[in-house]
Amino acid sequence: MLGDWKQIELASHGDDRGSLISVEAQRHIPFAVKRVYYIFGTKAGVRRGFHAHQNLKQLLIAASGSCKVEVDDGNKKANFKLSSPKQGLIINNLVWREMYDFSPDCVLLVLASEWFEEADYIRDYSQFKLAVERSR
Ligand code: T46
Repeated sequence: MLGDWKQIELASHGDDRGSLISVEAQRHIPFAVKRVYYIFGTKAGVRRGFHAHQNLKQLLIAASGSCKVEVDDGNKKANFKLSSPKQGLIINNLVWREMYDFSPDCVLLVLASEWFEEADYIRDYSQFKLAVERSR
């Protein structure tokens, strides 16, 4: 059973040509991937996110560069630095997230369990807290 969030370590297949990492749905991550997007060119000092999702589950990987992620389940918070393509952070639904401290070369790759749907976003923190209470 997936908790609110989970760090995973991905195997890197390296040889004298360089490195390759694969991510397999249902094997490395506990959901089927319906969508992939990536965030890049983030300006200095920018903080993104500020929302939770009703249903969406995601895996975040800094494929290049680094960034930090703050996750919040309504009761506790944790901060992670993603600084290697071998590190992944799985974020379950009903978790508030903020991404910050992007390096100029950061490419934040996201594998998502659902197609893009604005109605799935909870962008108001007090609504997020209510949704967490209702889910208990
Ligand atoms: C999340 C964090 C980690 C689309 O049209 N399709 C998409 O698949 C996505 C993800 C976004 N958009 C549009 C919606 C906005 O007009 O792209 C614009 C920027 O999205 P947003 O402001 O939501 O970006 P972030 O960085 O705040 O959040 C994104 C994801 O939206 C979110 O699900 O968990 O990255």
